[in-house]
Formats: sequence, C-alpha cells, structure tokens
Amino acid sequence: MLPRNLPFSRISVVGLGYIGLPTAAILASTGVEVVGVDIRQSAVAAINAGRIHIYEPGLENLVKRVVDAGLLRAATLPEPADAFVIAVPTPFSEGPEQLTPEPDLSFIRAAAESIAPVLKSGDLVILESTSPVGTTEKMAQWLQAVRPDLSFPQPGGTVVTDIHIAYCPERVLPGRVLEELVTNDRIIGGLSDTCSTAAMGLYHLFVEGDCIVTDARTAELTKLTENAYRDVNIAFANEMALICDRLDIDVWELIRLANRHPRVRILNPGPGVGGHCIAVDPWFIVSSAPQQAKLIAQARAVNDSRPPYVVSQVEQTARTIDNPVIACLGLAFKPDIDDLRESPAMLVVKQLASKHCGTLLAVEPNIQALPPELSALGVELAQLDAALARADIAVILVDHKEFLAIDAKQLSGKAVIDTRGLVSRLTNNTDVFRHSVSVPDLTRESV
Ligand code: SAJ
Repeated sequence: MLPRNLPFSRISVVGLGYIGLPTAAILASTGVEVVGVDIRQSAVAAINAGRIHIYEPGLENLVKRVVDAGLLRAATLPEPADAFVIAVPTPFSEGPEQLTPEPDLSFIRAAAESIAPVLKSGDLVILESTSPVGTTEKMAQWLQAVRPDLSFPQPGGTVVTDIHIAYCPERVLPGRVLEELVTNDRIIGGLSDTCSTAAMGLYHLFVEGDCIVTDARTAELTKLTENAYRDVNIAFANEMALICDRLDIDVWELIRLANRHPRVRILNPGPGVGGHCIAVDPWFIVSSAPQQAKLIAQARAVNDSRPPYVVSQVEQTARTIDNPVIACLGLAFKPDIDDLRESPAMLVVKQLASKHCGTLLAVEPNIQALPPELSALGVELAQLDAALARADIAVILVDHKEFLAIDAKQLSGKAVIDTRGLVSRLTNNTDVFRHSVSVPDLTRESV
C-alpha cells in the first residue's frame, strides 16, 4: 500500500540512461510506484530482473531493492501516470555543411509524442534533458498537436491548464549521481506558476537541496551556462598549458600557485574535454546566439585542439626512438569511470594508431575488452605493470586511482607525456623526476 499523503500515485520516467534510471530508482525509494520507459528492450529486461545496464556507484543495489519491493518496473511503452519525467539524450548533429553543430531534438520529440496518448487532465510533464532555449515551449506544442482535446500551458500564461509542463535540468556528476540527485539545488522552470508548483511537488519527494523557481527559458539557459562556464575555465587552463610549454614553465605548479589567491580557481588542463555534456552543451548556446557567443565558441576550439596537440607531442618523441613501444594510460573520459564515449583519450590513441607511431599498448583498468575500433587498428589492451615494463614512452591520459599508485621508479628512463599532472602527485616521486615529466616541445623556438 502507498502512503496516503503522496501527491503522485504513479510517476513515469522516460529514458532509463545515466540520469533517468537513477532518478527513477530514487523516486521509487520514496514509496511512489515508478514505471520506467525505454525503447531498448535489453535495458528494460535487465532492470525488471533487478540488474542495471550502466555503471554508477550504488545504483545496482538501489535498483534491486526497489524492483524487489515492486516499486520500480520498466516497460518499452508508456503507461498512464500522474507525472512524466523525460530524460532522453540531446546529441548535436554535425552535418558537413554545418558550421556550428546543431542540437538534435528528435529524441525529446519522440518521447513527448509517445506519452501524449496516455496523458490525462491534471498530469505533469517535466523535461530534464539538456536543451536549447525554447525547447520546453516546443515540447508543449508537440504534445498539443497530438492531444488537441487537452489544454497546455503557454509561456508565462496565467490560465490553469489540463497539463502542467516544466523544465527542471539534471546537474549531477557521473560517479556521484545518487548523492547529488538528493543534495544538489534544483532549478524549477515552469511554463506557468502553477506548472512550477506542480513540479516542485515532485522534487520535494527526494531533493534535500533548495528548489528554486524560474521560467522555463531561464532554466534551460542556466543548465547550458553551468557547463559552458566549466568549458571556458578548462580552456583557460589548456591555454595556460600551451603558454607554459612555450615558456618552459610547469603549468601544474603555476596553477597550484595561482589558485592560492582567494578569488582564483583555475581548473586543470588535460588532453581535451570529453563526456556528453561539457563538450556538447556550449554549442547549444552558440547555435542560438552565434554572433554573441564568441568566447564560448573559442573555448570549444581551444579544448578540441588538445587531442591533436598531445598526438603531435607523442609523434615527436616517437620519432627519436627505434620501434618505440608506447603505453597509453587511460581511455575513459575522466578518472575512475568506464565511460569511453566522447573521450579525448580514445581520440589520442586512435590517432596515434592510425599514424603508426609505434607499438601501442592501452591500459584501462575499468574495461575488460578494447573497443573494436582500437583493436582493429592493432592496439593491445595491457595490464599497467606489464605495459610500463615494456614501454619506451608513457602517455598519461587519465588520472585513474590505479595510476596514482604507480611507483615513480617504473617511469624512470622513459619519456613521459603527462597530460594530467599525475606524476607530481605520485607519493614516491622525487624532485629530480618531477622536472623530467613534460616532454620537451621540439617545435618550440628558444625564447
Ligand atoms: N576536465 C578537465 N579539467 C578539469 C575538469 C574536467 O580537463 O579541471 C575534463 C574531464 O577530464 C572530462 C570533461 O572535462 O573529460 C568533463 O568532466 P567533468 O567531470 O567536468 O564533467 P561531466 O561531463 O562528467 O559532468 C558535467 C557536470 N557539470 C558541471 O560540473 C558544471 C555535471 O554536474 C553535469 O550534470 C553534467 O556535466 C551534465 O550532465 O550536464
């Protein structure tokens, strides 16, 4: 039996990926019946068996618990519910003729049109997917087109409508999703005040952070701004890394020192920005205001130039060694995850392999098999110690916890290209070694 005071007797979460599944499970853990909807039959079957098809710490236990308790089940087709939370991907499409990548809203449209037939008066529809400004209004129009018998909110409207619609972006960090879903503040962007109030009721079921109300367009741009801010900050760090290479200064030490100022917080340079959010979302701003978003577009260009820069550093070093063995440490897009999608490390290894720079060993402790695109190019998946024993060149692409445990002696005598500032963090590192981490930039003129 459900507790009587719950405002929703059934909630549907559409899209059971990295955001939708944890959200569905947390909602179910509050005692509400949750039906998760996904077009992937394999994901639906796994969830109904109490298993998960993605990796996120703590999620498997939670899903098993709520599925066993009968509070969460998955289906491939939407069913009636009191509230629908849409958490489907919004990739960008990059046609050769396009100068700026454009957001692809087809998944949101398909999700909206799939729930439209089961909507009834009083229902709430929340969009959580990262979206360009105006998408929530478009979603209301798509729903209205399928259901002319129901009334839908107009932006800023004051009339109470049959269906309530709001944009409430997810902002959780992969790896800390279950904790951040509960503790992070939440932006609630209703298409009207009544819509915001209805959406607030849903998030109050599990959010301990503040729920802050705004309009849908501001909420959409807030989400994009958070990720664009981080992208610009990382681009600044990456540009400082280039400047430091030219001036022969250790960028990691530089940033550590600058960050001792109470109002400076520079992020870390790296081999590029990966994942499906920070490298993508800034384009949603650029495509809607290309003349104004100059800095944001330039930051994207700086960050996208990092993988080829790392490749050129490795190539220059490899040219100085006969038949070099190159150990590439890390393939994931950031530390301690198994997610290789949109990973700059993958890009670096792929480009090195296609340029035939030497024997390439990839070390990625979080995967069991190499992606076919790398094995087809002759890259071998290797264990850390074995790879370091064989390597002439070590390219550190991800600061996984396993790599932080490397004994500095294992790197001595090798050329080390450290894109993550990891060597200076090794506990048994010595000062002598610290100065030998970055490979000399052979293209650099003397300054
Ligand atoms: N990176 C750097 N230097 C840094 C920090 C990150 O090069 O100092 C790189 C990482 O290696 C990685 C990429 O940036 O390749 C992105 O990693 P991340 O940890 O910064 O962010 P994501 O993509 O995992 O998650 C982000 C988060 N957004 C913000 O921190 C503003 C998260 O809160 C969002 O919910 C998520 O995007 C999303 O779904 O939009």
